[in-house]
Amino acid sequence: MKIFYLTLFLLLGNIKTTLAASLVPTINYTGAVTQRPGYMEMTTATGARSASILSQWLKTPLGSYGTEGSIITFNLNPNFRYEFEWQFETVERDKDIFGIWNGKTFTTLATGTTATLPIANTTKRTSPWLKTTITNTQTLSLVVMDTRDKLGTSMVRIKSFNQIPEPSMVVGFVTVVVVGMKFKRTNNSRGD
Ligand SMILES: [Ca+2]
Repeated sequence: MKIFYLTLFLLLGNIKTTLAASLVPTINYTGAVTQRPGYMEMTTATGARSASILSQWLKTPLGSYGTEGSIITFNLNPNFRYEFEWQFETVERDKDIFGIWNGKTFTTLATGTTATLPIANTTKRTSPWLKTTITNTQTLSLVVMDTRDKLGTSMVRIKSFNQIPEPSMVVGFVTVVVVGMKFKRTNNSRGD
């Protein structure tokens, strides 16, 4: 199993620039995961791991979801929301799956029918770029898997992974400003 920490994030320019240094999550992966210019790619092709190995990685059984695949795991700050942008490409309309695991539940984000856009001169189809928001979790694993067999490559591209400011932080800031103004007025009246 390969383990990347900050190194991979330093390669992902569009990710590192949106996260303060103290908030940069760590990232690990297993399977067929490759850094491409402008995005990260994970596939069910050569290098993918068996469902049993993926299950060990997540410490939860994945055998009911698929046969083999790849996983990217982000360790996050549970006090923040994150948004990531992704695309699912496949040659199979009726197989394969892309989902997320937050340590408790598996959520399917894409299947073959999500890949609605034909790619010229190929039998492949791709989804549009889609955004998913997650919150309140210390870990998020992105999982792409072959289902039913180990044939017909499916691929997920991750273009960005950003922390989103919480509305509560903005409210807190406004509250501090109002209190400060009240103190100032009080001081002025005493001075007069
Ligand atoms: Ca497949």
